[in-house]
This record gives sequence, C-alpha cells and structure tokens, in this order.
Amino acid sequence: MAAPNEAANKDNSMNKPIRAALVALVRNSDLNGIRSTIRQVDDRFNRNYNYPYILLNDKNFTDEFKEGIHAITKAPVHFGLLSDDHWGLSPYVTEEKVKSALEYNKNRYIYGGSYSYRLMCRYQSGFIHKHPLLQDLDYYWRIEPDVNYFCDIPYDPFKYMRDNGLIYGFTTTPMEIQKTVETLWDTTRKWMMENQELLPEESFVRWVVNEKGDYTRCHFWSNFEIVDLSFYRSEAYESYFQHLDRAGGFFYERWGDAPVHSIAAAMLLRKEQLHWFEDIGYYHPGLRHCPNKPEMAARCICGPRSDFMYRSICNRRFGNVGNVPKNETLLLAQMPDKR
Ligand SMILES: Nc1nc2c(ncn2[C@@H]2O[C@H](COP(=O)(O)OP(=O)(O)OP(=O)(O)O)[C@@H](O)[C@H]2O)c(=O)[nH]1
Ligand SMILES: [Mg+2]
Repeated sequence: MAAPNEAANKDNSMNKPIRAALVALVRNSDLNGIRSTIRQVDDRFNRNYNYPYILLNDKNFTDEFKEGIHAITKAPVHFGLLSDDHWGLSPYVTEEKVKSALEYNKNRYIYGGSYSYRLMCRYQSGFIHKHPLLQDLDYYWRIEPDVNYFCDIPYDPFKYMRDNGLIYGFTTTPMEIQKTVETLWDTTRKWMMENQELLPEESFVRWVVNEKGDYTRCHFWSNFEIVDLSFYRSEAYESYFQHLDRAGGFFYERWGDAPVHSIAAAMLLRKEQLHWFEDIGYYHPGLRHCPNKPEMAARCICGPRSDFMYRSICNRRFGNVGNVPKNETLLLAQMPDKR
C-alpha cells in the first residue's frame, strides 16, 4: 500500500489540469474541411472541455481562414506558421535525385509524384512536436480536415491516457502500401543495431515484424492519434527520425508519418502503453471504424456494417502478439526484410 504522502501526491497528479490540445496541419484551402472536423470534435467531446485547437500552416493563414475557424468554435484557437528549417527538403538528399524519384513514382502509388506531400510527411514525422505552440503541451490529439467523429465521447481521452500510463492512442490500423516503404524496415533494422542502448528491455516490436523478420506494414493511421509528446521528444525517437532523414526515404520513396510513428511506437514502447480507442467511431476517406459493442454503439450515429477494424489483419495482430525482450528484438533486427 502507498504511504499516505505518496497517495496524496498521486491524487493530486490525477486531478491536475492536463496540458493538451487538438492539433492540425492545414492549408488555407482546407477551411471548410477543418471547420467540419472541429465542429464534430466540439459536438462529440470538446464542448465540455474547451481544449485549445492549434492550427499550423506552411503559409500565413488568411483572415478569412481565421474568422471562419473562430466562428465555428468557442474554444481557444492558436494559429501557427512553420519555420523554414522544419518545412523543406532534407539536407541529406539531392534535388536532382528527388526530382527523378518523383518522376519514377508518380504513377506507382497515390501522391507518388507529390513533393508537398513528402514535406508534409517529413514534417509530421520529425518536427510537428517541436513547434513552439506545442512546447508546453504534454499530449496532442491530431485532427485532420474532412474526417468524421461518429460517437459521443463522454469522458476525457487525454485524462484516460494519463491515468492509465498510455503513450499512444489510435483508432484504425491499416497496412501500408509496400511501394511507398520499400527500404523503411531495412533502414530501421540498421538503426536498431547501431543504437542498441536506446532500445527498451521489452517492446511491442512484433506488431511490425513477423517471426521471419519481415516488415508487416501494420501501422496506426496517424490522421488520428493521441500521443504523450514526451515520446516524440525522447532521445530514442529523435535519433530514429534523424537516421531515417539521413537515409532519404521521405523523398526518394514516400515514407509516411503513419508507418514512421508506428514503427517507433512498436519498437520503443510496450503493448500496455498503446491503446485502441475502440469506442471512438471515426472516418477518414478510405477507412471507417464504427464500434459494434452495444454499450459503445448506443452513443454512435454510424452502423457497424462496413466497419474496417473488425476485419483488419493488423488489428487482429495487435490483439495476438505480445511484448518481446530486447535480445529477441535484436535477433529480428539481424534478419533482412525479404519482401
Ligand atoms: N499547410 C499544409 N498542410 C498540408 C499540406 N499537405 C497536406 N497538409 C495537411 O496535412 C494533413 C495530411 O494531408 P492529407 O492530404 O490529408 O494526407 P492523407 O490523409 O494521407 O491523404 P488524403 O486525406 O487522402 O488526401 C492534412 O491535415 C492536410 O491538411 C501542405 O502542403 N501544407
Ligand atoms: Mg487526410
């Protein structure tokens, strides 16, 4: 049993206000889409809490944009501009090679030829948590334009994360398109071998690598994520991001922030620190999750018929695999990805 003082401290920290915000990277042209999202987040959850919204852009937000946002929510809103050293070409790649990679990939997969999409993925992987507007936050909840929140959320997910020692929360778990991440796992393996002291004693890495050493491409779809930001600020995460950036795959391939965040979470955290918000019904173009448990479904306006998560191979894998000790992780890291 905890000593009385410890118990009092614990109670105190449980009741302390949470430094958290809903954060989106958006363009001025996303005004309608992000208004729709904010309205739903307010209706479903935030009208009871008034967590601030932080909207970030690589260009100055227009007055029309700012007015449009203030008109839809009474929560505080902060508008931020990205700095040039965060939004741009990686210093480790050459323009010529990037140009030919975009040309080569333009018809191979969605956004294969898009330069700005790659800037966005690199930014969300390595820089968003360093924006000055996020520096005092303990948690962020990422939102995007044109998504739907189907269910009332009658509690505070940030508090739920904190009170349960959770680091990463998600709603959907798709499988990444192979061609966008051809060398991501081999690059990751290299980092693990070179930075063994940064690996935890136990991790959930088996979610992203199978027993043969092949990358499963399972990832948390990061257009929704609730994260304890100390994770992205950690030495291990930063070292991993720098290693990926040096390898050039954000530009030469199309490494997304979703597989990057997810590999990092699986490799550096334990299963108990990850949480599926099954009760948060969610839609982003392409995938839809609608809870089927009666007590959850009662709070939702969707039907579970075309739900993704109850058929998702990666969600099943999330349930089936457990933590592995570091020596096993290192054995897996020595196996080349044969796919
Ligand atoms: N400021 C800014 N935001 C961007 C840019 N590109 C994408 N974003 C934002 O980054 C987030 C992810 O971009 P999306 O285009 O939604 O990428 P996605 O979710 O992979 O794909 P779709 O939703 O299918 O287009 C969204 O919040 C976008 O508004 C950009 O060039 N500038
Ligand atoms: Mg999107």
